[in-house]
Amino acid sequence: KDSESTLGCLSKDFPAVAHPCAEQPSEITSNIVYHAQYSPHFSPLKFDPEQAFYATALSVRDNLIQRWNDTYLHFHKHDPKQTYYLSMEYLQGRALTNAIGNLDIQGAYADALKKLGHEIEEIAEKEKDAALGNGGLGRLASCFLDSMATLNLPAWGYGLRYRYGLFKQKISKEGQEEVAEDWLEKFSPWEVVRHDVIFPIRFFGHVEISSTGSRKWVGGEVLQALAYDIPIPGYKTKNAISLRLWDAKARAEDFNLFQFNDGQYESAALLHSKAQQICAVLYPGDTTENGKILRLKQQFFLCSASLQDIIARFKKRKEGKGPYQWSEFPNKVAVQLNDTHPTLSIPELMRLLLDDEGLGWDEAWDVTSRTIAYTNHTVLPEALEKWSQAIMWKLLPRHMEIIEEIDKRFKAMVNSNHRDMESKLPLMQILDSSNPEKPVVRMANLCVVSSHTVNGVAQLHSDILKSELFAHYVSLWPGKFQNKTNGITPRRWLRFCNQELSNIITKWLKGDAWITNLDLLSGLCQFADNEELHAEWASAKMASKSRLAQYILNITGVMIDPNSLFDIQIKRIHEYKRQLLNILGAVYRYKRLKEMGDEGRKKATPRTIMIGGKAFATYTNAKRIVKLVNDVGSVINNDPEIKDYLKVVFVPNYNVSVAEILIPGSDLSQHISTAGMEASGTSNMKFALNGCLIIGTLDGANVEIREEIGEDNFFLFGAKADEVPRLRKERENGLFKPDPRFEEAKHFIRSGAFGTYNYEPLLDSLEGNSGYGRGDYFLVGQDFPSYMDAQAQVDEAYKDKKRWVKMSILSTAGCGKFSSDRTISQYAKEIWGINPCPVP
Ligand code: T68
Repeated sequence: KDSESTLGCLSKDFPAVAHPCAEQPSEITSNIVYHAQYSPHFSPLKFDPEQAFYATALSVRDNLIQRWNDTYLHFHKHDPKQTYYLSMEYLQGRALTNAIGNLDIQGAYADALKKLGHEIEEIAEKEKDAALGNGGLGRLASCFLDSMATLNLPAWGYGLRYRYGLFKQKISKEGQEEVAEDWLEKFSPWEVVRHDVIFPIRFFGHVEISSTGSRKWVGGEVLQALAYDIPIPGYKTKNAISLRLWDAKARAEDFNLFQFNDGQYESAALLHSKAQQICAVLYPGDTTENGKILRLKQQFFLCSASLQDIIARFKKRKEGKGPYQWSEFPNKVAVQLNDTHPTLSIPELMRLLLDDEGLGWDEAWDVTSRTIAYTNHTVLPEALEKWSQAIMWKLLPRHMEIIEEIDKRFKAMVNSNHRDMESKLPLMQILDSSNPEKPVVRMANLCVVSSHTVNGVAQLHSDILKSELFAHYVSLWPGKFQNKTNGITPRRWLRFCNQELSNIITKWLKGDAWITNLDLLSGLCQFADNEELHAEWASAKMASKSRLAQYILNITGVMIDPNSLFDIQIKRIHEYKRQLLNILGAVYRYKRLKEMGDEGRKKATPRTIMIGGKAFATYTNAKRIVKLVNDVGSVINNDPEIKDYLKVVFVPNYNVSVAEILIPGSDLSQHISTAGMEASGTSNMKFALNGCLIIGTLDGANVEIREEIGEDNFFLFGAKADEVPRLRKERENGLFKPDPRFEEAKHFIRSGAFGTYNYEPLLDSLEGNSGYGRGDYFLVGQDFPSYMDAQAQVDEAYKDKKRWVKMSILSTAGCGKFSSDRTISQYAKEIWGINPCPVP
């Protein structure tokens, strides 16, 4: 390591020469030095890890730009049908390791950096996570991009370039604190601004009717959407696709020089400051009317910019090929809405076709409804978007006219073709004015009515959509509803984050074809009892656990033992995900360990419970859960009697990069939501793929994971989805008899064993319908005994190392189905109708 070496010295040994497509270590070294010197972002003295990171990333980007341009031109020339994935969220994480891994030049880069005095791992850690999303939905979008590129599909992602992504979580005495995370603080070496890709976006204003009766949206404020592209390389392919993120700006002529010179600085730059607000933060608070307007502006900004861009590309690709038909548009364009957040794409596409292109209603509707498809990610009523009609009329008057017309025509269709469904119309219609104080637009209904396909994200979830949430629509359009079980990219989530295990798999499967054909993992089953494999498997796991233990020590100061069972639950903190069940289980375990005395304890399976996740800033109960986990941890981790048997660690600031350390090092992971509430879950897939066993309910994708890896390799507990309504009723009617262990755990917390913070609101939510009580809506008490029993089975199983390793191998072996390559191939065939278009 030579952090003092100056660039001057370096360039004597390694001439700074641009090698845009460098693949040999010597060319790579020259190219890195070239960027350190001639793409300067720091003063020209040092070449420490941070500078080395930026220079390395820029050198990788050169390589990507070549592929990117080739891919763009190839698509342009062949003009295939193309998918546009619209998402308000992308959780990309870090890009460097992934990019050089996908380009298959890790070795050369590691060598090149060594020559320059750096370790590639150390350099890679200097990159900030791009966290432009909240959780599963955003990470799914990022996995999908990786698969689209790898499968050579003509597909792009569209999103927003938030200045501040998901907050950084700090843990203090008070619990969680949110701190702004500035991923663009220095700059992002990956993004490329496209100064020629810029579209006007209007807000407010009014509708003008011409003498011929045509309508036009005019007035209001007009901002500009400017494109920033991030290259997404496929794995071992020449294709690289785009993630296009829109940023907002105002025009120079909107800066009022006269006012500025008159000392009125704020009003002079009013539109500029409004533009800055649009992409300032991911999910700005929406308790105030201003907050609601800002969120709606963000959604519309994404939809309008993306659709204008898509239409411009459609026209461009038709240039010189004679007149084009709008009816051709759905044969060239598929738009996928990632949840309802980009729903405004529907009225915006209608508006562009009706008002700008002059199509009639029927033609515009035909084009729109054949273009757009919608993915639902939740059945939680509070998460189904409903926008106030009043706000919509104010911000998007023309779109509200169009939505009214869609609703009117939908109702007329039902009344004339489906008389039997008439009584259901109040639930099915798009505009809900049943509360005259607060009429709303139901975005999910608008999506279902206007899309050609609606899909859920795991089989159970898709079944619930058909039998409950969207049941009435199924009788109108039985063919509209599909399932697309989620998946994860095996590149980031095994090949790159768990090199040790990957190498073992490649060795035993005699090749690395599994990385793009994950079903091949089933080939491991035949070695499930092989002692040599067992030894290698266990040692890879131990290496990952030791790395994780070191990480935990560094960031929390808590020493954990890699020989204990590593039990992990990482996800957003939410009552339905039931981190409370986990922590109550830990509290009960602690109490038992205390009571059993030294001799008894010696028989116990030592455990380290790790919990990580962010609570939404205004979700009070979720924040109380974070506080409780931390308090329980402080007491247990400082109890000398217990130190060899139990640790409880809250892992702060859980994000993609932290997941890449935690998941490989896990023995057991918890996916314990109340059945029917977790649409899919995707971390369950990541854990299982890395040979971690799952304790879980029959919820979301757990159901399919258990089917694939075998019920003997899954620790199942809890009520089933179809029992939940009855159990809730019984709970309400006072028919529920709590398990004494559950009572004991709550009582122990109430006794002040973990401090005197007021946990009453949290604990009371698990009681009847009094006080803060919600009658234990999430059935923590109901599932507690079967959860504890399943945990006891885990303890037993872990004692039998041979059995455990075999189960671990079979978990990995059963994960073929959960590759996002499989998911995306199904979307491509069954929803989008697109085909691969590989760059030769
Ligand atoms: C998740 N949804 C589901 N929503 O909860 C999870 N953002 O079961 C599923 O696996 C995943 O989607 C992928 O399908 C989310 O992550 C959000 O983050 C969200 C919700 C509302 C508004 C914004």
